Amino acid sequence: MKDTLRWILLLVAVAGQIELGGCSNSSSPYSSSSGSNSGNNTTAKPNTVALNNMSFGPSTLTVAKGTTVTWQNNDGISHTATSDLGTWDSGNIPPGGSKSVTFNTVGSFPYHCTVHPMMTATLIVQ
Ligand SMILES: [Cu+2]
Repeated sequence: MKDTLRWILLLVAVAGQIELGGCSNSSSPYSSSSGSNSGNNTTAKPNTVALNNMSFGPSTLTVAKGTTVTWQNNDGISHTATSDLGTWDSGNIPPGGSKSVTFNTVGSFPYHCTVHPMMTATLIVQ
């Protein structure tokens, strides 16, 4: 009887921790990226920016001059990767699609999605 009670208390404690974990995860800006990294290796590709859950990943990508950068749209809706300064515009990238741009100019280039202007990121060319 005592053992049964101990197990119930343990289960309640574990369930409480899971719930707490879920709560703190949803408010943490890092939870979604670490979660997708573990199960999704598209973000690990070099010189590739993955579009997941309405955001660019990584949000800041540094590449060498002359590098071709690919934007891979893993979302179910279209996005763009459009330079804030008009330096380049990927145009519409459909769900599952990708677009590559080669960068031969050194600099820091903030960009955004024209469909969802709150989606922003920066490309640094060295
Ligand atoms: Cu978008």
